Amino acid sequence: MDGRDWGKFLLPYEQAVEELKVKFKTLRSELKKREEYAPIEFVTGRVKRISSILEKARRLDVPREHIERGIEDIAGIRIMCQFVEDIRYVAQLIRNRKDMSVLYEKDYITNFKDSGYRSFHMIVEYPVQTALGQKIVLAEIQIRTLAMNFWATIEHSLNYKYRDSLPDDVRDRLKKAAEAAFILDNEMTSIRHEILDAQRSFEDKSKIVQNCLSFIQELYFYHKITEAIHFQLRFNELWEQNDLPGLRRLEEDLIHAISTAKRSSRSADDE
Ligand code: 0O2
Ligand code: 0O2
Repeated sequence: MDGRDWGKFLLPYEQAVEELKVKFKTLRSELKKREEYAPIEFVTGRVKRISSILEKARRLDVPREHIERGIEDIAGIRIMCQFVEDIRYVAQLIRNRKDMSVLYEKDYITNFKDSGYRSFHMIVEYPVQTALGQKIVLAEIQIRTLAMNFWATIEHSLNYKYRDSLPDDVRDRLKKAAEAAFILDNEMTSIRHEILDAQRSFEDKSKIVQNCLSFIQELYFYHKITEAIHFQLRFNELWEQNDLPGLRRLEEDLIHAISTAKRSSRSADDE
């Protein structure tokens, strides 16, 4: 394959990565809205570089004409989660999807690699609609916690620098660092409920604040100026005091004031 052929060969993979990134980012915001908690922290994706594809093909002894099936991570998606439990949940959501099908899975969390690497991998078949018709491409989805990702990113760059000759002492220290990341994940799991409660109450508060401010603006729209000013002052005071139950009551009072304002504006229109 010359340069131009590679460009064409990679097109469906580029499309697959772009589409999959959008789909998983959308899944993230949907879950955040539905469950007030996002098991997905962030999503990245990339198409493997040609040099890395060629290197991997040589290492795995894959002939050029079998690269499509032989190299499974030309299209790569990474999903980062807060907690180890989230990884199982996200994996199940992927298994249930109708727009891709799981070919097989590799659980490097239960069976972590000698290097210390931990992640959950899923190889999926993903159909892309191209100008020439449908093409099914393979994609690798790596699901990991933030701690696993921190370790893997740094280890990956060190391996890149040293190639296969990573000094033994660095290798040992990396293994110890992987254990530390494992302990960190376990610690985070053990205080998961507290963390989730805190995140939910933060989400709760920001939603209430947003509602209160937009309701106050709506009162101006109905020309209820004095009322709006009065609510704004009450809001300022509660905000200063960080009084969440007070803000909640203010939100209810605002809902009531707006429905009254709407009713009086409707009856004024009728007259
Ligand atoms: P490499 O691995 O060095 O050859 P966006 O703004 O959403 O379009 P984002 O989130 O800023 O994109 O980041 P992007 O471009 O998706 O990914 C940035 C880097 O993350 C890549 O750099 C990869 O190193 C790594 N990466 C992201 N997803 C994957 C994945 O699924 N598999 C692997 N192996 N690496 C990933 P490079 O230089 O493009 O690639
Ligand atoms: P890149 O640069 O990340 O794209 P292999 O084990 O490589 O012979 P296989 O079966 O494809 O062949 O590999 P595996 O181990 O199931 O998963 C491949 C990808 O997982 C790697 O891609 C890495 O992204 C990640 N990975 C696997 N082991 C390690 C590890 O020890 N450290 C880090 N940091 N990442 C790992 P590539 O192809 O290495 O390239």
